Amino acid sequence: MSTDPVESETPSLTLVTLGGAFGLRNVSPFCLKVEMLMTSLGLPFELDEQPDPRKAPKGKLPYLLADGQVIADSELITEYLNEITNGRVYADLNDRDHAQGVAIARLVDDHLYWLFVASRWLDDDWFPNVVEGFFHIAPRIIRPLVAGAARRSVRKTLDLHGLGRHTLTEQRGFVERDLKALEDAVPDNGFLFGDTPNVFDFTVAGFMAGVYDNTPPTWVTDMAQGYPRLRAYTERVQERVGVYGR
Ligand SMILES: N[C@@H](CCC(=O)N[C@@H](CS)C(=O)NCC(=O)O)C(=O)O
Repeated sequence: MSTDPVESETPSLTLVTLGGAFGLRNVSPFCLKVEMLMTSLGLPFELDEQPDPRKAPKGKLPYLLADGQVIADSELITEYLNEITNGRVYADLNDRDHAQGVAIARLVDDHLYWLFVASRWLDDDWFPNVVEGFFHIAPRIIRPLVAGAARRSVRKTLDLHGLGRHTLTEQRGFVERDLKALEDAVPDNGFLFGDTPNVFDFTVAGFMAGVYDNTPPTWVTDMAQGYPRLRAYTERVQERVGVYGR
């Protein structure tokens, strides 16, 4: 992917993201991925932190404001950025690389992500960190109530997904297989599809950055320590693009 900045007709861009918590500057892997992508494309943009995703157009972050247009969802934002840069997002990928990138992104965004969510929200020992990290803006007296209601909603979502119906031991098995697949997919040097990181590297590294630097560690963070190639790769992507999750 070329890093030339795009011409002056680039729309004015504001990326609305979640803020920091748990030792992370940006607690959302989806927001971090887009921030990495926009930076690597050389696009000028502003970051606007929104602590409450319920106020977002689809109740989730990130979304992008582009000259009055609102684009909600990191993948839709990626498609939009590809359009306004005349195809630069996927320019260096052949169809096979692209297909593998999509498959890896689905593993991370739609499977492993939810197990990480479970490790933060469903673990009774870790949940107090969620209360302080996400709900410190609520008055202390009602904080447990608000956090408890949110926890019930996350539990229901995980139940509908199906992953929430498994025992912890079974969930750990899923995580192990996902992490092993990622460890085997990433190279010792360079990036997923060559010498330059692209959006699929930002998906993997944006997510894993949040796992590795999540403080205190969840059980997923602890498990990820067993995958050193993935850890080194995650650092390499952040370093190359100059955007860090921590
Ligand atoms: N498919 C969406 C997922 C975004 C997402 O799940 N964002 C989380 C933060 S990591 C969020 O806003 N969650 C709030 C909620 O689900 O209520 C994307 O790719 O942008």
